[in-house]
Amino acid sequence: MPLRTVDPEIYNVIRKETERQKTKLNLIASENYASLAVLQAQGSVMTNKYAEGYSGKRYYGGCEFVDVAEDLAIERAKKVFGAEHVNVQPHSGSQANMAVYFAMLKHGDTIMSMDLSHGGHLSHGSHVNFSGKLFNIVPYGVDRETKALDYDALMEISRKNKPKLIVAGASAYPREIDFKRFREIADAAGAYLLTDIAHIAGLVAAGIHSDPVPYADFVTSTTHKTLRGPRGGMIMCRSEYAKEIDKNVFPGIQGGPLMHVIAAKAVAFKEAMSPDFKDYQKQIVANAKKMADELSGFGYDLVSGGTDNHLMLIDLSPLDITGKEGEAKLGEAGIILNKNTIPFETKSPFITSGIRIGTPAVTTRGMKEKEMVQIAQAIDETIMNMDDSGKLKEINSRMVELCRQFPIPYE
Ligand code: DSN
Repeated sequence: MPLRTVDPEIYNVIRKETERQKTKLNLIASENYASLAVLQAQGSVMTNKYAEGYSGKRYYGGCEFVDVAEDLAIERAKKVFGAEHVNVQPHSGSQANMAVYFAMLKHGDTIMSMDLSHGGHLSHGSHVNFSGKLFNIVPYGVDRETKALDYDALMEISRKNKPKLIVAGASAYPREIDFKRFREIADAAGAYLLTDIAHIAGLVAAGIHSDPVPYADFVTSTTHKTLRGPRGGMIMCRSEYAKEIDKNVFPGIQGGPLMHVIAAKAVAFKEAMSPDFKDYQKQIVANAKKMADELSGFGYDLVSGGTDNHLMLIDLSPLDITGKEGEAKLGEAGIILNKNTIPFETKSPFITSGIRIGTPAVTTRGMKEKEMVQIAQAIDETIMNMDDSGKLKEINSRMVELCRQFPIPYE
């Protein structure tokens, strides 16, 4: 029996969510639209299979075909990123990070990582997350003036605090990260280097962001952001750490791997090898630069002055508007993004002073620089007319029309 008959409530939720994705403009920097092929693999009978263990060494019978899927995912990921060893089983980016910490650190060891409010991630040591509760966190941030990483300052922190592991990577940092420099900073403390490339994985795969693989001991990622695969995580590492990493994913922190997701990861890695994917990643960055230029032209205060990658942050505090208000009003105008803390934030993470804008999803829809000009204009008009509901309605109609011209890959 089809879903519509078995569970009309959930069927309707999915139908409405599909309509929302079709008609709203998505500027959430961490979201994307997976291809039909990825969705088909993820929504397949592979979800029925238990496969605890690794290919050829499972704790269940009947794994001959899921083994092929996992082997393909691993081999393709190795090719895409040039990694020596890959584990595709982490259910999420957080679990990928957790497995690395548990493999290499003891309770109370020191991790040096980017502060959440400066652009870091919860799993890099936030006090409300397992990482901040189990380990001693030495945070680093951006420079107060430039709002960019000051690698000399990081070197000082590393030398002084001698962390056991350094995390390089962020969820809201608009500038290119110099992984070679991070290697030197880690070496100064004799620390392991973990690079979390969840946000920029697609850019790295396409060779348009500096490559962490030659410098990092461990590279973790999600597979659903710029990489445009299914929701999930992965770990890459040097061969010498392979055993420890695999052991700490399973049986360390996870049970049965999600074989339907792993099959979909394999599809995404195949897609990432195509020339179209490289063009797509270049367009993401070109679109972000165009959007940043336009918004700067309107006088908005962009954190660090612009972007090198797929995202930017606007500091709304000079306009006396909170991130929360900005997110809500832009939502009314059909533009979906998220409030975000900015470096040296003075407001709570639920209010914030900023908004984060990303171009991966609109670029998947086929939008280019011309459309970025229209979107930047719509953002400005919304912010300048926040209390004019008629105006917001009119902008929303324009955004619906723009979305109609650039459909999502699969409905
Ligand atoms: N929460 C994600 C983001 O939006 O950046 C990162 O995991």
